[in-house]
Amino acid sequence: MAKIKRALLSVSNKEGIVEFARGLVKLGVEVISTGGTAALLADAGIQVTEISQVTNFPEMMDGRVKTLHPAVHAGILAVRSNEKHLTELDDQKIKTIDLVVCNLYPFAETVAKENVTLAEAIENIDIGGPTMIRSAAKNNQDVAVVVDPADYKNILAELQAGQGSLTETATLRLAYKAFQHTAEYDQRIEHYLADIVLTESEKLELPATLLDRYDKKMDLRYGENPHQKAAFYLESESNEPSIATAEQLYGKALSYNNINDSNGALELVKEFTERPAVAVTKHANPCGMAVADTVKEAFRRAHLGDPLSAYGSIVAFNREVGAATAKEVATEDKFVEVIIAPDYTAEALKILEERWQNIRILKTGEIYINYDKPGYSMKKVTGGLLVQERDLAVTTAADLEVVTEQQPTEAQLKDLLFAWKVVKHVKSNAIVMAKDEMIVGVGAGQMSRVDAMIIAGRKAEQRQQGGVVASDAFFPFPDAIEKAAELGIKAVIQPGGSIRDEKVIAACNDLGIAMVFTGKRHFRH
Ligand code: 93A
Repeated sequence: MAKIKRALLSVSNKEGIVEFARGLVKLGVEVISTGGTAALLADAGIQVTEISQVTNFPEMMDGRVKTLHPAVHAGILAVRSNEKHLTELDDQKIKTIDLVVCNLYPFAETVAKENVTLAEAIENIDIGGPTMIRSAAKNNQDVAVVVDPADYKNILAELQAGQGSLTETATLRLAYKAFQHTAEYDQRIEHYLADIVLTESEKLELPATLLDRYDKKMDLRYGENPHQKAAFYLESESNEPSIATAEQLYGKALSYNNINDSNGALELVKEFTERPAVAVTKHANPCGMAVADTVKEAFRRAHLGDPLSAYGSIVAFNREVGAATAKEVATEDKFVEVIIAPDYTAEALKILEERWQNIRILKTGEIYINYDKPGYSMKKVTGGLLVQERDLAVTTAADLEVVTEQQPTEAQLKDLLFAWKVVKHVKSNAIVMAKDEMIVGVGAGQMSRVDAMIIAGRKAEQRQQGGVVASDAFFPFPDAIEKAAELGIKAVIQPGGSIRDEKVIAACNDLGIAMVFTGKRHFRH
C-alpha cells in the first residue's frame, strides 16, 4: 500500500487510542474521528477532524448514522490503481481513507448484564462499525484496518519502519483479523436472539421425564456437524471434576466436538495419579501420551508420539501447567485447540493466550476428588438408550498372568501397564504401542485387529522400535502377533480368552515375545 495519509478512528473500547492517534499524527497522518472518540482525542490535545466535516452531515439519530456515508465508504473502497475510481472520487470531492481503526459497540458486555432489555441489546448492535471494518478489509490492498487495541504498538512500529506504509502481508493479515472480529460479533447477536425467539422444540430440549437429573448448561452452536442442533446438559448431582464442571478461562465458546474430545483427554490423564501425565488427543483418541518426572517433559514426549496428528489437538494435563510447560506447548510448529488442566500459573496463562487468540483454556481444579465413583455411561440408539456402568476397572501388576516362556523385563512390565491404561481410552479395535512410558503408535477404531496393529506399527516405525503392545481385546488369530514381531515388538498385554489362545501363545514363544493376560477387556465403541 501507499503511504497512509488519512485515518478514521472510531472506537468503543478507547484503550490505547490516544497514544495511537498521537503516533499517527507524528507520522503526518490526518486523523478523522466520530463523536466520542474525537472528543477524547481533542481533549488530549490531538489535532482531529470531526466525521461530520467529512460527510457534511451531522451525526444523526443518537449516533445510529455517523459513518454510513459515501464520503466515508467511497473513500475507503476506492481502488487506488483504478483511474475511474479516482476520477469518480474527485468528481464528488471525496478524499481517500487509508487506515480504519475501529472496534464495536459492546454487545456481548451489554447482554451479559443482568436484566438487560431487548431494546438495550438492540441499541448496542453496531452497524456502521462492521460496515467500515468490512469495507477496509475488502480493500486491504490499499487500506489497513485495525480492530484490536493490542495491535496498536506493533502497527506504529511497522509504520515507522515502513515510511508510513504497511506491507501487503501485514494488511491482508489485518483483514483476516477484521473479518474474524465481525463474524464473532454477528454470532453473538445471533445467539442472543436465538435464545429469545426459538421455541423449545426448535432448540434441542430433552424431555424432563427421560432425564430429569440433567439440566441444560448451554445451547451449542451446532452438533457434530453444522446441520445438527445441539446442547450440553449437566448432571445436577455430579460432584466429580470433569469436562462438565471445568471452568473456561479463555477462548471462544466450546463446540460439541471440543467438549466430547476434551472429555476423552481428561478421563485418560485421570488414570495416572503418581507422576505428571499428558495426553494429546484428536477426535477423542490419544495420538500421544506420556508420563515423566516433570510436566514439561511429559508434554514434550506426549507430543513427540505423533507430532503430525497433534496439529489441532486437545491437550490434557493431570498437574498444574507452569511457564516452562506453556513455552513448550506454544512453540511455532504447534497448534492446540483446547488445553485442559487442574490449574495454570499466571505466567503460563499469559504465554498461551499470547500465542493463540482462539485457544480454549479449561481449568478443572484438583482432578482426583471423587474419581472412580461408580456411575453410568449412556449411548443413544435409535428408539432407545443403552445404559451401562462406567468402565472403571483398574489393572495392577498383581493381576497379570505371564503366559509365555519369555518373561517381561521390569521396564517392559512398566510399559505394558502404561499401554494398558491408554488402550482403555482408545476406540476399538484398539492397539497401542509404547516405549519408556510414552505412546509411539496407536491404531484406533479399526474393523480388524491386524489393521489396527499395522496402523500403530506404521506410526511407531517413524519413532523407535522394540516397544510393547497393548490390545483392548483378545487376538482371535496369531496373525497380528506375527505382524507385531515384524515391527520389533518384544512384549504384549491383552485380555486373553480366545479359543485360539494356545496358537497365539505358541506364536509368541516361536518369536521370542513375552505376553501377559489381564483377564479383562476394554472395548470402547
Ligand atoms: O450506530 S452505528 O451503527 N452507526 C454508525 O454510523 C457508526 N459509525 C461508527 N455505530 C457506528 N460506529 C461505532 O461507534 C463504531 O463501531 C464505534 O464502536 C463507535 C464509536 O463511537 P464514538 O466515537 O462516538 O464513541
